[in-house]
Amino acid sequence: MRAAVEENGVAVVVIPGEVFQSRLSGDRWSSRPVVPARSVLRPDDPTLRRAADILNAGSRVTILGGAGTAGAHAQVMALADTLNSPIVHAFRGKEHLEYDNPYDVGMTGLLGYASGYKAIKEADVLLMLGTDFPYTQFYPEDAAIIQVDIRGRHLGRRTPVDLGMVGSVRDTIDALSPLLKQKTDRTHLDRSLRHYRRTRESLDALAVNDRDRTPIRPEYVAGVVNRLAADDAVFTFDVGSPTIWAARYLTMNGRRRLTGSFTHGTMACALPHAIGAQTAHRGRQVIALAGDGGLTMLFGELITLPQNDLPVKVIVFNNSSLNFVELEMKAAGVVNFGTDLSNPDFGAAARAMGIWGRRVEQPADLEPAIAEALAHEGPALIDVVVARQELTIPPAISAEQAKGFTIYAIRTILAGRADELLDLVTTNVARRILD
Ligand SMILES: Cc1ncc(C[n+]2csc(CCOP(=O)(O)OP(=O)(O)O)c2C)c(N)n1
Ligand SMILES: [Mg+2]
Repeated sequence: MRAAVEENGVAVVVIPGEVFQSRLSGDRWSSRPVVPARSVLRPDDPTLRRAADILNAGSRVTILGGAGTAGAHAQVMALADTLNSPIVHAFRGKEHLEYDNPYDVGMTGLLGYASGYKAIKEADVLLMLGTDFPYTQFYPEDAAIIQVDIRGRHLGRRTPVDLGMVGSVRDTIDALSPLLKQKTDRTHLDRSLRHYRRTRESLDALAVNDRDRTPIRPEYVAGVVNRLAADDAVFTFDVGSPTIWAARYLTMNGRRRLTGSFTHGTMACALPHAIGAQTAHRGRQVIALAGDGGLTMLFGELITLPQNDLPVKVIVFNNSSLNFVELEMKAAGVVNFGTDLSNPDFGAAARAMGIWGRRVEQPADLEPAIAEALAHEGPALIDVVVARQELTIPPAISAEQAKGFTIYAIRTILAGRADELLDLVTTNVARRILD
């Protein structure tokens, strides 16, 4: 149990049954808990000085933040203010950094979007705060890189770094800040913010009811869930395209939580994660964004909801396919095979298990159904028939461009050559598309 707490990770504690039947004599038992005192964890002064020298010399500093920024929101904002830095987040940093953040330029990576990617690409100094962001091709080539992490073994593991510092994000920034000069040039920040605003607008333009057309847009589903969910909701999401919708359309506020299979990337995690969250927080709204493939992989687990009296709300993005791997297969030049799913009516299946259940096929029915499900006292499931994605990056393109561009885009994004793709997106093709 100590190791589980110390490592802050997944743990299984196995207790042989007979242990519960044995008695421990009173004099061998101590109930004094081990309560760690709070420590200050930061690099030494000469190291901080070196970091400050690099940051003070930079003219385009970008911050990349991950889950290690938890509890350091105020520090990171103050730092960005001093350095005039855009803040990019890795997915696990989203819930800790995205809210109340005038420096936010979105997410980078395979599932991220152009503004996050560009803010890093154009930086001359990249400051990594509590992130183990894995995709090497999204790191800058020429920038100086400083990395802060509490786990020394993670320094330099994803990209070569000029300075690796062991420390908590909060304590390190507290100690570093007095050594930094306030920057006056906002060019890099303002350009990144402008780009993000445009990116955000084009993403948001997709999260609408598209003239009552069917199948429903998955972006719209995520947008409505986001709008109607409680202020302190816990969201979980399946690996697959629900991951993308969660990244793009769930708004964090410091009270909401967002949890997923960030490290392992396993399918079917939304429901079991939601069961865990709801078991720990009985009174909180817990919403699972599930794929149809993910849900059916652990379908029997739905019975746990009525069984354990867990009022989890499950939203199924039912695209009758393993949609995300279809994209990966296309990227590899493989003709799709074996990715179709033949699904039951999940709403009816849920009802058969004693769960409030409904199937939604018409856009107009979506919002009332979600509102009703969220207001329902017990567990609820909505089976939303959504469009299959052709492309998980924006936007629609004209017919003659579509074929080549789509294939090229998926190939480059998923083969990790996003630089080429995003450059393409920012040049004439994209401009034609966006106009
Ligand atoms: C256990 C497991 N098996 C396979 C994969 C590879 N994989 C990633 S996403 C995906 C498809 C997910 O399908 P679904 O849940 O329906 O979501 P969709 O992408 O269709 O929205 C697969 C097979 C995985 N990540 N984990
Ligand atoms: Mg699917």
